[in-house]
Amino acid sequence: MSEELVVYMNIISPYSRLVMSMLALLDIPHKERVIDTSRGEQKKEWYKKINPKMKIPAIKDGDHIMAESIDICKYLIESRKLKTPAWPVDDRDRNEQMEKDLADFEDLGEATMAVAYKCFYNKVFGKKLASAEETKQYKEDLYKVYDLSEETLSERRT
Ligand SMILES: N[C@@H](CCC(=O)N[C@@H](CS)C(=O)NCC(=O)O)C(=O)O
Repeated sequence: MSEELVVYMNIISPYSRLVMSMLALLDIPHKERVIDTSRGEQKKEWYKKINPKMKIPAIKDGDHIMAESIDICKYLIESRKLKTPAWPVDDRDRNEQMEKDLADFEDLGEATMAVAYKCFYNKVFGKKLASAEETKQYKEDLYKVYDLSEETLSERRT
């Protein structure tokens, strides 16, 4: 893997920021390729070859291309055999707990983003906002996810 790692990102994307933070934490050299989502660059043919789901972030590490922020973070740690409490590969119990935590809170990001984009930010990007009825539904879905997360947190007393 002689080529420098490329990260397709945009600083306004929280999922991109997660990967950028992990790259900084692990001190991994990389090149940033900013994707202008406000102009739909993630939907261009060339980018579909990087991530067919047309989302950022994604990375290209030599011949290895992948997307999904959490998977990218795990890959960065495991492929470089780095030691970090952020993903303790050597500690099976801690690792299992972290996988469980991620699964418990999996829907939180998607549901929050649905409300944020479809009900508010889309206007900034010149896209249609959700109708009042749809907005109500997105918010209800979000509250359900938050209620579940709240239950999980109170069970753990954290
Ligand atoms: N589950 C994905 C979510 C990625 C995602 O939703 N990215 C947004 C930016 S924050 C995106 O690319 N949106 C562009 C679009 O939906 O057209 C991850 O964790 O990487």
